Amino acid sequence: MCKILTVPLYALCCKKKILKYKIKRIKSMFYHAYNSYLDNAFPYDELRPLTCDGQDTWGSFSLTLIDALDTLLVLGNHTEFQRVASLLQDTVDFDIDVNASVFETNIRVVGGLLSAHLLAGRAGMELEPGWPCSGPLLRMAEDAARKLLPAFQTATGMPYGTVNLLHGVSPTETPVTCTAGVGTFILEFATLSRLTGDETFENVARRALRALWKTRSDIGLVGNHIDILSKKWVAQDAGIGAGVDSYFEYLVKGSIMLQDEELLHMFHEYDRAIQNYTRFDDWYLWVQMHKGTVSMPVFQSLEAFWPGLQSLLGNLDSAVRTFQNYYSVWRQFGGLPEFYSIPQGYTVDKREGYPLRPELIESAMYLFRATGDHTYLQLGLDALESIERIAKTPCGYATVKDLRDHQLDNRMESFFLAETIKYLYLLFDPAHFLHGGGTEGDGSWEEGGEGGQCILGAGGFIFNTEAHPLDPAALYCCSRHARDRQELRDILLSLSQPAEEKPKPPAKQTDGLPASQSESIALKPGERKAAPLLSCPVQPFSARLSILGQVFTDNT
Ligand code: DMJ
Repeated sequence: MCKILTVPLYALCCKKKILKYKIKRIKSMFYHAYNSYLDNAFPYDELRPLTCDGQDTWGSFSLTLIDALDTLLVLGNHTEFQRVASLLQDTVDFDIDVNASVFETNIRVVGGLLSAHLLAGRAGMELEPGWPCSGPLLRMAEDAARKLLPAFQTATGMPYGTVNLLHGVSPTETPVTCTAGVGTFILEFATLSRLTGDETFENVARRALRALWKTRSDIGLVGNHIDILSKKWVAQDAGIGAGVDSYFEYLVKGSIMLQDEELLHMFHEYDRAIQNYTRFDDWYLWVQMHKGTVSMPVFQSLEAFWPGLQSLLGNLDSAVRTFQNYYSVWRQFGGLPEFYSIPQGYTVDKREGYPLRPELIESAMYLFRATGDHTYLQLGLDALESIERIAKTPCGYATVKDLRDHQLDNRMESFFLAETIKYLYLLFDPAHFLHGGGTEGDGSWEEGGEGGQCILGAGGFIFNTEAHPLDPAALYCCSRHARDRQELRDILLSLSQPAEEKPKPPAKQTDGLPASQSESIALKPGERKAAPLLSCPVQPFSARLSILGQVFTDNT
């Protein structure tokens, strides 16, 4: 059965002038923050928008610049993209004695670099032979991801939450990790594996996912924090917000990007329990993971990604109703407080802040694409106005400490440039190539070597949880290339051996991944490996799943 939802065309072309004006304002918002980061904070991780200086937060790798790199391309600034891509190659070093969050480094640094690598062609960068299966930004992403691998070397396969980039996991490190910290790797790690041919990354991400899956309760829910060594749930609140959110997001997006039924099955099973036990009047509450009794009747701003995720699955009615609930909270406060008590209809003590998060805007982007309903543009306008009015400082945009009196905190998280502004921009630019199938031709872009073409972007883009777009077509292209080379290698081997000495069959491939690309075809000693030529078919990626923000499943 096929299910496709179409976007009304009028929604894509009406009020073009107004859209253009909004886009101009969003651009100037971006540059106000971005230039201020460069002038006052680089090479620190983040800008401090009240004191006009910088600070290291999640590591010491100019995080805001890495996170903002692909936003430059989204906004059409190719020259600055090229300059920053080179600058980062020259200045960022992951061989540092820093304790870093495995989760944050993955979604922001690895995700940001992978996305920039995949978009480098569109940005007019000089591409090395073999791109998109090789390239300097890909090597940087791989370098950063390798630093995270020691965290996964546990008996269960579930990772520690923190790793020292130079020394690995500290012997005194806590084994308690949040659920999202275990289950938010498959997008970046599978991308790395399929582009480079090194299966390690995808394998560790899958092992962690399968281990987590086995720990669900009898009623099908997971809690908030788990001891990754004993597999005991330390915090047993089940919900869709902080500590859990992107785990569910990656099951859905991983299933789309990798066309993987196992991940989709896991999500559907969870979703059944979530709908059963946590959903009330299209809000999602927190419940005890074993009993299903309500533990916290609270909406958290991080949960606002959920309607967008539902729209990817085609659950539009439910998505729209939940979005309306969340939007009503936005209207009440001019932003989303971190926690909102549903019975009291008010903020929760010490959780009144709005750190410029993207989630509601992200959902608005998906829902506008899916429905063409201008409610979602209205949310975009509200967000634009609110952020300008409440959070703007001479040096950037500041975290709102308290939405009731608009006190500010001296922090501008890197996701403001990576996500909040990107999703706002994409909301007001429905023809952007990142939407796939937009008005810019068929949304595809060709690149390839003499051996063939790689049609990039043909299957749409999947955004990681930090809004870094990944291109499933590139994964397909590089995996297929590696497989072709392996087959050719096997044929050459079998031809070069006498009939009685039949070569052993190739080692079994795990999880459908090709054998390592680093193996050369019949190389002589001392011979240098040639850069791989792309050999993708003209229509390489059967986009069964990712169309206009809808999941399009074809079971026939
Ligand atoms: C981002 O770093 C990511 O979206 C993450 O999944 C959740 N928190 C922030 C944005 O709110």
